[in-house]
Amino acid sequence: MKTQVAIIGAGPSGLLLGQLLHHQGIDAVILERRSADYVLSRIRAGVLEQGTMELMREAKAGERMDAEGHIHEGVSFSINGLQRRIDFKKYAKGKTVMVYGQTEVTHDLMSARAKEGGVTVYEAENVQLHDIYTDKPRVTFTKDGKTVELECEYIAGCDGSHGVSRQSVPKGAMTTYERTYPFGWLGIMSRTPPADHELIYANHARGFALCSQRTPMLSRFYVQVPLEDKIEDWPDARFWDELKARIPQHTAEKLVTGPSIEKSIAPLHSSVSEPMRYGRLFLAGDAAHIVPPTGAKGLNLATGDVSILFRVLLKVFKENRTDLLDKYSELALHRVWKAERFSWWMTSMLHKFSDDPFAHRIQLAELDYYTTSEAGLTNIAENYVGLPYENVE
Ligand code: FAS
Ligand code: PHB
Repeated sequence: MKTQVAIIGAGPSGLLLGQLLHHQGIDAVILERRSADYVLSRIRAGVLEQGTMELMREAKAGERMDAEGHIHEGVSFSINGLQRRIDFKKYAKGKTVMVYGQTEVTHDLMSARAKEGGVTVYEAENVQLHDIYTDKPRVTFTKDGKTVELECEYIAGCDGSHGVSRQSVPKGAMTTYERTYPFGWLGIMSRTPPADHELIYANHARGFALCSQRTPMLSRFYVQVPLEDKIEDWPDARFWDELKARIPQHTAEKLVTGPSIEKSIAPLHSSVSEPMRYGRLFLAGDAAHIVPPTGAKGLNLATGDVSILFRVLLKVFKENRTDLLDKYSELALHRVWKAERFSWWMTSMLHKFSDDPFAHRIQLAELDYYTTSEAGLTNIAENYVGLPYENVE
């Protein structure tokens, strides 16, 4: 097999890159170790930045998103029960976000790729990267018991934080900066109406809570839990009681509860691995960095990396601008670190780290300043809707 770009991973990063390249006549083959159904079964992000929306449209996969996604012009913080709204229209130069699940994004990209004949090999086993520091990199994998070799010019490592791309980087070539948080998020999905018309992030003495949503009759809620908690410790009744205790009273009183149709506990991490380029291997998305979901940045950082990598590869193939290959990592990391900071700040401000009353009062004071001053409101709004993409020129 031969292609111009071998893409490892059919998550949002890999699928979006494949579509963008395809529409510029650049051939790519995606190798995914799981089945398409398995990839679609994962419930993850729910908020798209404006840049992500625009990339989906550029990839000609944005039609259902535009028809079914919900534009949100603000978000609320609840500070010990006091609700304050951050107005994106006023403080983020009119930019907005869209509530549209990552599952739907992945579905739309998969459908577009299948319709246009893009090659995605699902259940590709034992993917291995070879000769990444030469001008003839290769990928081998096993499909239906047969070993296949894929010759390519470049490899995009879009295979997440546990993927083979990271493991193919020579020892000592990668530096990883990380932080683990001393709590997790217990999340449920329920076929009930959202708690409010916009998302509510709650800082409460009992711990963090988030009221999110997917559609007018499908909602997503989270509460901070100790890392040692298990799903079985949290029957639905206990979850709803704890959520109501942490969100504003007027919201809790009108909250419609119902049986959970999905329930999971996820740990929270921050991590960045540098650089994001190793010879002909380019890392994008979770393969290079992880953010705690508090800032709704994970998926949106992945699409931001893809935007840069796509524009670099486009200029390489169309204008022979191989000089830009050296720029990818620097350009991507500029935006990655700023989103890491925002995600760390949101996590630090909104979660209970200890029973230290001074620490909680400092959080409340910082949140009070950021949700009442022009500077603070602008800071939150600009970062939440997504900072501009770096120019590739
Ligand atoms: P992905 O991990 O999505 O995709 C990588 C793909 O590569 C997978 O399909 C995997 O099967 C495949 N792969 C792995 N190893 C391979 C190999 N060796 N060979 C071939 N294929 C391989 N982000 C938010 O913005 N908001 C959230 O609320 C949120 N919640 C999350 C909850 C959880 C439990 C997790 C794990 C993440 C969450 N995220 C959230 C972050 C998440 O959305 C990621 O940022 C996003 O999936 C990144 O997309 P990709 O980079 O494509 O990586
Ligand atoms: C979600 O809807 O799953 C969601 C929304 C915003 C976040 C995290 C998760 O910050």
